[in-house]
Amino acid sequence: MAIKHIVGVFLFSTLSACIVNAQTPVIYDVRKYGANSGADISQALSKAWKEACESTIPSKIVIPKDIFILSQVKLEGPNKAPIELEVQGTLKAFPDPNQLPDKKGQWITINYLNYFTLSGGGVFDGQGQTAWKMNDCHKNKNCPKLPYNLSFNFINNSIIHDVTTKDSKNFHVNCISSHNVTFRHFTISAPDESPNTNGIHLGRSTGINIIDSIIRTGDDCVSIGDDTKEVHIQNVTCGPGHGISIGSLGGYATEKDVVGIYVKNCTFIGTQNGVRVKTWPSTPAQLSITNLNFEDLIMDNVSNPIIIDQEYCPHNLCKRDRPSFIKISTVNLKNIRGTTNSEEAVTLLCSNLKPCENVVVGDIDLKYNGNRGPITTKCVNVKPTYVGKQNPPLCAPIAHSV
Ligand SMILES: *[C@@H]1O[C@H](CO)[C@@H](O)[C@H](O)[C@H]1NC(C)=O
Ligand SMILES: *[C@@H]1O[C@H](CO)[C@@H](O)[C@H](O)[C@H]1NC(C)=O
Ligand SMILES: *[C@@H]1O[C@H](CO)[C@@H](O)[C@H](O)[C@H]1NC(C)=O
Ligand SMILES: *[C@@H]1O[C@H](CO)[C@@H](O)[C@H](O)[C@H]1NC(C)=O
Ligand SMILES: *[C@@H]1O[C@H](CO)[C@@H](O)[C@H](O)[C@H]1NC(C)=O
Ligand SMILES: CC(=O)N[C@H]1CO[C@H](CO)[C@@H](O)[C@@H]1O
Repeated sequence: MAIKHIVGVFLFSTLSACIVNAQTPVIYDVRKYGANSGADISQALSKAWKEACESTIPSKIVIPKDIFILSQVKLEGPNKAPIELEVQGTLKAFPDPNQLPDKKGQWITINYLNYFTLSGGGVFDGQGQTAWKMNDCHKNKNCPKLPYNLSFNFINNSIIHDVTTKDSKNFHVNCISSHNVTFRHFTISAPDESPNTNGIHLGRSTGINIIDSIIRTGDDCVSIGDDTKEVHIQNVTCGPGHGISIGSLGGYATEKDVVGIYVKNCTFIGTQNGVRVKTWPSTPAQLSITNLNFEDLIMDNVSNPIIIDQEYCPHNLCKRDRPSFIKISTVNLKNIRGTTNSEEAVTLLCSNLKPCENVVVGDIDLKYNGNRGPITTKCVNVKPTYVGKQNPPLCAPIAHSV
């Protein structure tokens, strides 16, 4: 049995070595397509990309270790064989978003691909400092639309690993209509005060994994939009920023369900929220949000470690005449510990029209590190089931003095 196993391993490794050899990718170095140090490489990259997409054997486009300008680029499929973009160097955006050739476009758009890999240890530097000053969207509905850093749309079976995106002008990464995509060793950094610089925004996607990553930003660490299923977020450190958020949802009548979100083994450092679900009141959307699993989370000086808010209405930009139509069910909150800097540590504020159902909480251990009174929790239209320890007691009935 043991010998058979060893032979098996030997055969397997020989075989996989052959496969790897057979699949050694063809290299497309952007320097061969006219990329020069310090200059705009958009055209060189587009040319190399086009040729690589035509390759019927795996291809790899290499951006070497150097500093380049990238004005704007759209890298699109279909690709005929697995395709990799290896960014070893630093790609800098123009500081002023008005310099984008296509002002309506994003900085880097990656569309319609199957078996795509983005790798290389390089940096996408959005140079957002100028653009952030132009962002007044919190008070102006017609604010100028700023570009995202990386926009992935319609990509399947793909891996984005060992790259950094910093100082995006708006959301760092947008991943829409994609299936089976893994972000790994992915670093995002932008300062606390940068507006709307969500780390990774997901929407209309299935099977997205965000693992072993660090996300420091001014807005949500990961935000999950409608029609998104099977998202696994594991070993991610968030902070600064607004934490991991499902929603906001309910803004549009056509929105579809969010199902199967797993946030495991993550750490939140100084974030506004830990895990959050937010839905607008008074909206026509009737979707449901179900099977949410928040487990093994560490909160370090977080304002709202756990929050379900079905009356989400920032800057009062909504009507409140009716409750949310969105149903939230099957929520598991397990082993969540650490410190909070607001006395109201846990808020489960569900819709009075569609109360939250099947909420299970266990092994909560949160300490309030301030001095505005005892730690509390707030629960509305929800009756959780308890397993394990509760500190503070979640949704404790108000103590009546006799
Ligand atoms: C990705 O997968 C979806 C769902 O299976 C499919 O509709 C789409 O055509 C695929 N896209 C690519 C680029 O392979
Ligand atoms: C998901 O994508 C990865 C990376 O390309 C691939 O290895 C894996 O086989 C895909 N999984 C499925 C179920 O297709
Ligand atoms: C968690 O992610 C960090 C950051 O990428 C990494 O250094 C660490 O090795 C990961 N931990 C595990 C257990 O994989
Ligand atoms: C979870 O995090 C702990 C501490 O950082 C680490 O030791 C453990 O390997 C992690 N587990 C997974 C599955 O990432
Ligand atoms: C905790 O967060 C509060 C509010 O964000 C901040 O003022 C304080 O300095 C933080 N404390 C530590 C120890 O980081
Ligand atoms: C997708 C996108 O374009 N986001 C930003 C990424 O970073 C650079 C710098 O901000 C910006 O130019 C991009 O707009």
